[in-house]
Amino acid sequence: MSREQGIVAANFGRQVLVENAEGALIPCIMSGRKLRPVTGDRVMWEPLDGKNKGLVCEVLPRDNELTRPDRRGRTDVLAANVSQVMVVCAPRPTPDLFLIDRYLAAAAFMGASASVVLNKSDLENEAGLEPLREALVEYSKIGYPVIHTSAMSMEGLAPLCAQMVGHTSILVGQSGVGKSSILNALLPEADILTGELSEASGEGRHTTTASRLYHLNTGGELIDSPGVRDYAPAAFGEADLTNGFIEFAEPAGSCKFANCRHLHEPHCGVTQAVEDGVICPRRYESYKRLTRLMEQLRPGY
Ligand SMILES: Nc1nc2c(ncn2[C@@H]2O[C@H](COP(=O)(O)OP(=O)(O)OP(=O)(O)O)[C@@H](O)[C@H]2O)c(=O)[nH]1
Ligand SMILES: [Mg+2]
Ligand SMILES: [Zn+2]
Repeated sequence: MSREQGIVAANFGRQVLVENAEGALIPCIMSGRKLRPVTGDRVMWEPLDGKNKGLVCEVLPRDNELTRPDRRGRTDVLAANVSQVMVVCAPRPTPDLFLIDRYLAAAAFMGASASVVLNKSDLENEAGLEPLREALVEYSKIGYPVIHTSAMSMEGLAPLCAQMVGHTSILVGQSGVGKSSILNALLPEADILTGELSEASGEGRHTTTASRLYHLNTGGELIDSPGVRDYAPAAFGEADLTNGFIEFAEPAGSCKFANCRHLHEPHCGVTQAVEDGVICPRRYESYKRLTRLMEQLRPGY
């Protein structure tokens, strides 16, 4: 049997769905224990037992990967070969701006572009909507596209699609913000299970458990990912956190010390820019919080 190239459309642990050149989805097992293909991976595979099953023989080199720690503290790769991270938030469940900042930093480190999606913008009577809208203005000011959508009323879906043309995008964000619902609104035929927000806990019930890649009719690929309650950036490795906050780049150019961490150093361009009102104090607080988290994860940072 000859080898073919394909792309991993979903990953269920020991089995993956590989999309072949014709666009058909082939359930595949792996040829070895060391092979760990994830959604978005380009793989070489060969058919087994006729055509309806396959064996993944090789994972081709990745452009990048989006990682996060799993419950046991090990690094979990959510998806590979992603060119755009779309951080979804909503007035319900209670928004977590620090989580948005961490995902935006992760996007910068993996060399992907990023944008912010405010979903459930139909919830006009929700007290949290207006403050969230105002908070997100800060992101447009520093250059991130901010798109207001409603998977319910279908508002904002055209600008969202326009933003995804030419990209492999991934929807990330808290559980229950409506990532799967957005995909359902764009691709009703995909019939993706979405969860009811339970009033008691505010958490989704039919929560997505595996990342899955879909093709958009308007152009581009979109990956739905399982939501999170928390996202600790264990996988930032040796990266300089300054690079995760794109608006720090210019002010950091005038720091006296090349290795300035923008905390207590004298003549720091970043802390000066915070004082001058050029950098948003809340973003600077996120930077400090993330720095502290990194210190706990790797002493001596
Ligand atoms: N009012 C309103 N409700 C929405 C909207 N989008 C999603 N919902 C509701 O929010 C709940 C959660 O939606 P999901 O699409 O499952 O959320 P998710 O982000 O995929 O959640 P996880 O898979 O757990 O990460 C469901 O009850 C949806 O009906 C929207 O635009 N407006
Ligand atoms: Mg989901
Ligand atoms: Zn500095």
